Amino acid sequence: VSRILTLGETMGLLTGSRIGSLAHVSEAHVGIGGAETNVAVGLSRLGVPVTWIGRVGDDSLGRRVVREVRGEGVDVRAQLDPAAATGLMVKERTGPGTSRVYYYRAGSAGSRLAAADVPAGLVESVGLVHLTGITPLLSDSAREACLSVVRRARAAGVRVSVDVNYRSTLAPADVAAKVLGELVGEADLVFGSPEELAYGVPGGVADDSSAIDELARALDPTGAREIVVKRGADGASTYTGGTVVHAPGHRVDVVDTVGAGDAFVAGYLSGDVQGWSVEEKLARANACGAVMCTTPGDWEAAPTPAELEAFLGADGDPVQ
Ligand code: KDG
Repeated sequence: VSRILTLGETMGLLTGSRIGSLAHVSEAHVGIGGAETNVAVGLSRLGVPVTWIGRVGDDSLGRRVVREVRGEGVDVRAQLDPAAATGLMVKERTGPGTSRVYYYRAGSAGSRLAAADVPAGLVESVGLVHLTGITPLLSDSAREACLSVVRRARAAGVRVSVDVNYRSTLAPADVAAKVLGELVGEADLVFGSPEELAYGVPGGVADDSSAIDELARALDPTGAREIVVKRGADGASTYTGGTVVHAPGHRVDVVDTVGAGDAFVAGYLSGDVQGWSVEEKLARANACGAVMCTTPGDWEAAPTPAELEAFLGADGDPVQ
């Protein structure tokens, strides 16, 4: 199985211990989270070799990020940046299965990621590069790092995967559309919700999911790419080669949906690097996303193949 390379910011994560505003909840759980390491851990649990590049502060949370992600079998190439702190994300539990996230990441070590952080020859040596739309919105240098990796991948014939992952707190829609559009335009595999995919199409309709067929075709005029539409419990679809494959989602008791999209992507990419069919990739991706929703945390519940099998054999029947 060929190696996957990903890069981005991973932060400390404080989660309120119970439902309620953090103006009043007084205890919190300390963990870590970042879309790209969430995907990397998911891949590693599924047996795919994976490398993550990022910066963390020279502080306790930074060391925790490095140790924990490395402990999951991910090849971690993290710089300890002495000039900035590790970013922080705070998760407030607003109800059963719902949450609100606050970022304390402006100027963080992770946002200082730069093109030079990616060693010569690394991009060229992997089978696939995975990026998310979060990283290019962190800073100019992080955006340049993404674009440089994409250019290097394309020059070397390495596949590029992009999860749009639009975070409205990082940039207003018009700025995001420009930045995310340039990344999406270069990807072989594009992941997003119907609303997110509109960021890849100039003038795309952001709020009308019924326009998704048109949107997917606009993103893939030659039929050579895979446009993967994530719809949570409603399943997912891949548009490619002028056809569309739908796969049903799963009904689970939702505890925390954060990270489900990353688990989905890890499931899909794990099949992609093994040459699986679109049907097989979607089925695994949906199952990974569903399992992730059943426990708290952004990545901790990422399933192994045996756990997926158990899930699919028990309460995980696809919704018909
Ligand atoms: O997809 C989940 C991620 O969004 C979360 O783990 C943290 O990377 C993160 C972000 O920027 O929100």
